[in-house]
Amino acid sequence: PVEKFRKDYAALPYSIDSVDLDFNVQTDETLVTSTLKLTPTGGGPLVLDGEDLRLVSAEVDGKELPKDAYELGEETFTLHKPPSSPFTLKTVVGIEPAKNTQLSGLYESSGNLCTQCEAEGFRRITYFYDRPDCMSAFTCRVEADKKKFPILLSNGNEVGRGESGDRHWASFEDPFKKPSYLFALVAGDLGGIQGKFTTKSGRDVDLRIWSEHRNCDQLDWSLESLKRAMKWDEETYGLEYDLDVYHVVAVEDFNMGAMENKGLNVFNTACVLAAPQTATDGDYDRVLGVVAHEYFHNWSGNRVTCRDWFQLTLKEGLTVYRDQTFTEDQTSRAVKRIDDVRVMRSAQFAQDAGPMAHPIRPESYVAMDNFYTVTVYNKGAEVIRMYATLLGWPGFRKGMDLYFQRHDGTAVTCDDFRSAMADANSVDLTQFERWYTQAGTPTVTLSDKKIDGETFSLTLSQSCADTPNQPASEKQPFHIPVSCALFDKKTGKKVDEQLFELREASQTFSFSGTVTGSPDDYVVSLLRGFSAPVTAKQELTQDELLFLASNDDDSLNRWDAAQQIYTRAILDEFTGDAGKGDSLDAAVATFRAALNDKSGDPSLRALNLAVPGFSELGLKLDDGFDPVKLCEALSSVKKALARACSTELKEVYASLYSDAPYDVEAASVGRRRLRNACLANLARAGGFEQQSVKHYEDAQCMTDQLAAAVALAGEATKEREEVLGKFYESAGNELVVNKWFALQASADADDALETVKKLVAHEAFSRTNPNRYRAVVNTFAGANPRAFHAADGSGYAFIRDEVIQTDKTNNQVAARLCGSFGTWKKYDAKRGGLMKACLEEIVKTEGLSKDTFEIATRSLK
Ligand code: BAL
Ligand code: ZN
Repeated sequence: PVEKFRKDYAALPYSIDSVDLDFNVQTDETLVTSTLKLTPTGGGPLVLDGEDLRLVSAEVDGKELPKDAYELGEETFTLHKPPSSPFTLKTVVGIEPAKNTQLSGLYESSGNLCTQCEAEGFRRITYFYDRPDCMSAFTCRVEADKKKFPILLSNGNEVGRGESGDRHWASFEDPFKKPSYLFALVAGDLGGIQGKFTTKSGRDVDLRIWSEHRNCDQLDWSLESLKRAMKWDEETYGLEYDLDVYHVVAVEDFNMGAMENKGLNVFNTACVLAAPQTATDGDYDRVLGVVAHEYFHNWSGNRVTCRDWFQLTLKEGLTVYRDQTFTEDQTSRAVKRIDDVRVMRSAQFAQDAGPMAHPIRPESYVAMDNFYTVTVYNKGAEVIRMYATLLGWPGFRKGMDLYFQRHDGTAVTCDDFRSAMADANSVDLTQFERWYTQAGTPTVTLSDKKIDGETFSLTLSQSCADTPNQPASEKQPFHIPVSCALFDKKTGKKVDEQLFELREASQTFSFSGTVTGSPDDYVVSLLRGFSAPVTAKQELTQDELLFLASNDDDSLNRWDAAQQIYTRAILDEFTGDAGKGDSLDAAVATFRAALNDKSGDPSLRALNLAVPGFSELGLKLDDGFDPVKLCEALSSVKKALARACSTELKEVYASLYSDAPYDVEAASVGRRRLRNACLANLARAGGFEQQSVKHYEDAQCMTDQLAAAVALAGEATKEREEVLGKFYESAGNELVVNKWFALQASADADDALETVKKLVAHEAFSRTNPNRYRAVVNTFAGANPRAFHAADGSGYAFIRDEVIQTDKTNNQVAARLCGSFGTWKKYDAKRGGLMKACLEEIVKTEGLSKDTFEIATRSLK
């Protein structure tokens, strides 16, 4: 496999000014006729991308090409001597969508045809410059059987339609130039719903949400989400939709969450469908967020796109930031922020600490699909948030306006975005580039708290650990916005709040506001709102943490103080220091305070009952630890908390019962979230099986049903069998069946691996449907650490075999799964050795995909 480097970017020697595509859908094969109008911009051989294509014919300017005029490589079509003035290249290729199990290019899902072209799937449809800086005007005609494929869709406006015998056709014109990754086609037997949005300039947009007929009753929420997103983008950024029609199509087999193809989004059903009986409150939020995300891409991604794939965070980091703030506005700012920070700390920090660590703008890749990561997306969003924090909202908005004004209709770089932000605000953001070039999670440490006269000062220093190819000693200081507040311990009042800009390795800052006495009379709330994607460190006593947990007016830091208290208790249990200190007592007090905070937001109270997870805790331990021992310490503290507070848990649980009709308003969502958190804890404390069954029976919605099933899943009891049986029997759609699979695969039960092996043999299991497959196999590897890390290596062996087998059908799914072995250096020698041996076995596999090869070889380094 070939590694591509960012530094090697070169402009294309030909522009493809227009592309006309004709899809003739036959039973087994689809014939794709492509007519490209090319203009030399540099000249020389024309080397187009192409993969798994059967070339039928090729002609230039109407003349069939002689065999020696071109050459077919594994993944290329080379025209040796193209004309030196504008010319037309016409090719006809055959492709077989039904055999396309990789789900990249044109493929079949439940008998319907759909496309996925990002990042490099268009080359599996026709020969093309399949890279984002090749922007062309697209027209497309699709012809297919009328009965089997009554709905025909492609990007842009429909400009023609006709039929003859049992076949029909439709043609489309996209008025906006676009790169190939945004091309889309759908042909199938679909139903749907329709809506309308009138833009701020008064244009009506026809909104269409499509799915298989059986799912059409679950589309209302995505239409509502789309309308809210369209309105929000107009109000927040002044950005208006630009076509007359906007399609969203839900398909069952999809590798990603969704895809922002111009005017024709294709979605994983998991990110579109929502109804009370089949979707949880979390699913509703996900649909809202993903529908908005794909819509926001119309500007941040489609109108202004990436010059090359190394710039992916240009569109993804920005669009995630936009969807996060949209959800903050639509739901609860505090809750959404904590949810997002949890992802950063558990998943992104873990990636930064492992072999796949990369800057948000990677320097090289073998398979681009491997770089659709939590670093590029979520850390990328945090980097965008830092611009907003540093520049303030008006300054950030000025930067966004300038960015769109300068670059509309073009393919640009992260540097262009940074320049727009700097130029619009007349500030120097040179140092800020380091967020794009350096990998790893910086640590910001607070020290030297002092009072000079009446001024409180402190020192902040930064460091960043080694990451692949970037030793810590060579890393330069980042430009870090550190939001801080100073609290007076005696009064509980806030003295001052400041945004400190840390640019050096170490700097001293002062608060305004008058202080007296000793620095110990005050406590600093550090990194408020998670103002930068860093680990913040300061030495705090248990009392100071308890103070912040109840007095900090930053909800994120109040939650964080509670997290630190729980962490101490769990790590003390892990190291055997429990009992020596008072860490468990403090954890119990914190847990109890969240339960007793009757006037608090129920969602925040639920978040304050949740202790940090395995991945986050593991990052706080030195390499070489026993992962199962950590699981046991975690489980022991969780049980201790639940048992110590069982009276309060029962009270709160009972007080939150409601038989009001279901709705997704924040108050109802919060009530369910807190009540179900109580249920989970009561189940952990033991003896709550009967009530869990009743919870299931009484449930009016999927959120409550699922909570009951999860509460029971950890122990092999008759109640577990009863509820799981009913859950499966009454599952209202395939997504619910996925939940049934996933809740068992993640259950912290002694028989977990045995259960998972049975699930893989279950008649409803599928190796070709990514949602179903991941619900079982990836869930086991990623969310069941005790079973995955079983000392005998049985969990590892199971996943190793799955990676090898699945790589043959869906390399993207297999590569992600292979990433589960990436943490091998963190664990004790025996486990590390077993995991490493799995990676070595995977690398040796004949015919391994480049995706999985890249993950496995990077992991071994
Ligand atoms: N562009 C791939 C899917 C997404 O991030 O929207
Ligand atoms: Zn995106």
